[in-house]
Amino acid sequence: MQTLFIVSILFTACCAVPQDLSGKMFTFPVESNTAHVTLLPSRVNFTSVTVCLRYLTDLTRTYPLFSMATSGSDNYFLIFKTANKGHFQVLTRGQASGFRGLPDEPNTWYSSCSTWESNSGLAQIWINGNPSTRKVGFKGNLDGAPSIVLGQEQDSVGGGFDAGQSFVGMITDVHMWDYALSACEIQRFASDLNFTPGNVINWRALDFTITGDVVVEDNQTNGCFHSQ
Ligand SMILES: *[C@@H]1O[C@H](CO)[C@@H](O)[C@H](O)[C@H]1NC(C)=O
Ligand SMILES: *[C@@H]1O[C@H](CO)[C@@H](O)[C@H](O)[C@H]1NC(C)=O
Ligand SMILES: [Ca+2]
Repeated sequence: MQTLFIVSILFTACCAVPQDLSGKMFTFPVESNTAHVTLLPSRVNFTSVTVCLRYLTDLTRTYPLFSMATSGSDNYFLIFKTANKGHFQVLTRGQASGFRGLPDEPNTWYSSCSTWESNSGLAQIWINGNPSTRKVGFKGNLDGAPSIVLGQEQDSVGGGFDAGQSFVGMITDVHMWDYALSACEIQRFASDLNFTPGNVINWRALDFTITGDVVVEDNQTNGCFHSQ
């Protein structure tokens, strides 16, 4: 029994094959408290974080763009849209930094990058390469084994989901770094130019598990109107 348990842990740990999802997107077609994607990070324990992704939704209620939880804090690193138009939060170890007046039109693709640095505790959101103000959050390192989820907001490690806070729409190009990207690197991501892929989460070599109603599809606009 114990041997079997160990063998199965080794199997999941060693043999998940990362996939190159370039040109693909995750479609979350239904509101639920189950559908989500779990992402496996290649590093843990962070002194700085950047998470970049692109998304499209028509939600006007609250929703998460990126939920990272540990046993110590379910809002370890959370990018969260509040019910107010253009109002986002970055939560670091439960401490919210609020950002108002950001672009937030329905059915529109946005590039979103969130940064945080432990020394200053400062967090910031960049939408389409344009910066928000910088606001203070948690000061200190983010240590521990993180559970990273797209599509749901974790209130416990890997669970505690609420349909009223689920993401419905599409998400693509998810990357995470263990450092704060420079303004130029964020603008390269926003413009879909060559950028250094995430060293914690890399969309081009993504270690992920789908649970429930989430579909991997071709990015519908990929290749039509690319000017770069
Ligand atoms: C997907 O489409 C959106 C909207 O045109 C675009 O901004 C984004 O770069 C595309 N992603 C990929 C991976 O082609
Ligand atoms: C991460 O931090 C925890 C708690 O400080 C520590 O126990 C663990 O060894 C660290 N892991 C790595 C890979 O550095
Ligand atoms: Ca939570």
